[in-house]
Amino acid sequence: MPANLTRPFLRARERFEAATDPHEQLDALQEMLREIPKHKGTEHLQADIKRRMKQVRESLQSDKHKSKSGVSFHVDKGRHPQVAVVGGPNTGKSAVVSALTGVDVGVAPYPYATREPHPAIMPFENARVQLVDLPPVATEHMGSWLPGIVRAADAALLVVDLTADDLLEATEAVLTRLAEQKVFLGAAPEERRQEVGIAEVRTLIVATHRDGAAAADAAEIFNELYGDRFALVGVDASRGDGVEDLRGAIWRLLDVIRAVPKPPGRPADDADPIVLRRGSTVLDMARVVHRELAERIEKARVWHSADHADGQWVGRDHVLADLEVVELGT
Ligand SMILES: Nc1nc2c(ncn2[C@@H]2O[C@H](COP(=O)(O)OP(=O)(O)OP(=O)(O)O)[C@@H](O)[C@H]2O)c(=O)[nH]1
Ligand SMILES: [Mg+2]
Repeated sequence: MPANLTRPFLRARERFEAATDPHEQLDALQEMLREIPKHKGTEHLQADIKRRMKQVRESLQSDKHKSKSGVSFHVDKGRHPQVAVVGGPNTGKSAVVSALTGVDVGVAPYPYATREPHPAIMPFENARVQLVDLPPVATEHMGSWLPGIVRAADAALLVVDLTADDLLEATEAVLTRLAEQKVFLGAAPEERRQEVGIAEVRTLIVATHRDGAAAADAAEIFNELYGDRFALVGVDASRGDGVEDLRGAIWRLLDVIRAVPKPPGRPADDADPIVLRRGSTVLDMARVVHRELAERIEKARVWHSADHADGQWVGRDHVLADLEVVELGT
């Protein structure tokens, strides 16, 4: 049965589709429900609107990061390092995340396809990293919650399309919009470093379409402009070329180590290492495993590889090496 949707309803639906803030979404959904012609032909649509309202309300309630202006989309950090994936519209962010994680986060041949953060786990050897695919950032467009996610992340990927006509403008727009919120990809400029609330997020540039026409020339110009601020890795995210190099580069960017936990009397669990910042100690590891344990911990036995016969006792300030096997003791 034709639904005969009215103009006010269609306008409200457009507003909902353009909204990135959940409060705005809820408001537009309420308007849609008010404006929808109430007859049998729209029953399904009415139910769908109510279902979406419920989802948005739930996401607002579960969101722990409330701000004065409203509530941001929240991504749980979990215990893996987290990398925010930012860039201009249609640059290949979702394609990069999909290629690295094997999760289909929604690649589309048109801009503004990604509307909300999509976390997905990227394996690296025996460890895991959480990538967060984000909606695009442009001069006229940025979710108010988005800088908060980048600020909280351990690192960021700035995705650029080497074949785009607006390569430089699109990249500058991302850097500028984030900087307006005091979130700096790479280092903040010297004159702003003393400001309160500044976040500097270590960042790698991921250049997609690396085999496209004129991509090599664009990469050269790009490197001249940004080469001293960021390392650049070229990929073809559709074909998967360069993706393994990128995986290693992301791991190195994070500058982390893996501590392999060994429960007393049991073998080491190399399949599930604890990822810690480089320079972390036995005490730092204990804090991740269990807060109470951290209060009591005095020493640990360490092995430098899983098959080493005897453990060596070390104090809680012992700095851990990558892949060191650790049995926490008290
Ligand atoms: N040939 C080629 N195509 C690519 C590459 N990266 C992305 N694409 C294509 O470019 C289009 C956009 O890719 P997405 O990953 O959806 O772009 P996005 O940055 O997530 O876009 P928004 O979420 O809308 O901001 C899709 O059609 C992809 O298949 C690449 O390296 N090479
Ligand atoms: Mg996307």
